[in-house]
Amino acid sequence: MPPMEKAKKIWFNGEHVDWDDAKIHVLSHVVHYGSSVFEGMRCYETSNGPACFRLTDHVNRIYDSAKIYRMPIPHEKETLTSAICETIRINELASCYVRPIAFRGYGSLGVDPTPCPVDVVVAVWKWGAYLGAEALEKGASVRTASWNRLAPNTMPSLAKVGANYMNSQLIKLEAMADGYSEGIALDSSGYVSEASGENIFMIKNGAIYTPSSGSSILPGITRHSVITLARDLGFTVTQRAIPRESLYIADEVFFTGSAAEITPIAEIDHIPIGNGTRGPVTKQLQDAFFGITDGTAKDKHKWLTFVGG
Ligand code: PPE
Repeated sequence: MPPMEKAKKIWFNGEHVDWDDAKIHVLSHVVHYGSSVFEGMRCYETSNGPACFRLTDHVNRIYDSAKIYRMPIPHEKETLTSAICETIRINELASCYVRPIAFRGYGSLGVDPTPCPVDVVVAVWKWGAYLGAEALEKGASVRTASWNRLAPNTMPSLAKVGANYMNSQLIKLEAMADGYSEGIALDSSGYVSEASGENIFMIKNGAIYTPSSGSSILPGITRHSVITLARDLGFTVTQRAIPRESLYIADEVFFTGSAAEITPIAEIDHIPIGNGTRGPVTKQLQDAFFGITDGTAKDKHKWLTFVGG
């Protein structure tokens, strides 16, 4: 991942501050205990200006994550939604990645977060292809992680929270140490779960499969978009437990995520998937997806929010 490109302003508790001034105290609760809930979405360049992909769904999810963690976000959803649009406009980026985050701030340490304020931030920056531009076409080389994804009743996987990404980091660092770009983690029963920051799909004999929410996944918004587009295209999509080895013998496997978009997988554990390159169904789904995000196809599900400016 190349170093981050600074944008101009960050929305910090209701005000836009300069990028370099968006700071917190080192004794903030979140630094010690991972107490943040966050989102990641992309804002795409279209001929009608920048458009956020599934803005409302991302805003709803951060409030859901906060609810699971009993964290009161001190703003209405509408306020956060307008803050996101304003932050994109004010930074004058044609396209960007958008990171709203709410976290337990500075006030008191100790596990109990209630004495700490809940701070809310919205940042945007330019972010290229998550697993490299080449992977979008040629496919990524990945491994099965030796770490499992979060077991049910330990850390809730439906919440997108900072602390969950310590598990993600174990998966990612192990994969990179072995020369892979990503790791696929299994759930605590040994079935396929998800990658460090992506959901996973497989295609076998023209049918599409993805792990269900019972496999410790974050139910991704891109995952939902791909399921919808695939069904629009006439495919059957089944959410079910997927044994690891069925990935090896699948015709195609791909990742989905706001950052990763739809990234094909060329090989897993050095076993080529299908013919070891992007498959035709993955390409068809990419075309449908990027057609909507670049504004050239009809946005029939109303997934784009034009931010103006
Ligand atoms: N699972 C995990 C663990 C995950 O982090 C993501 C998003 C997904 C699935 C896909 O969810 P969705 O974006 O709603 O389709 N990962 C975000 C974080 C990436 C990062 O490195 O930070 C993302 O893609 O924005």
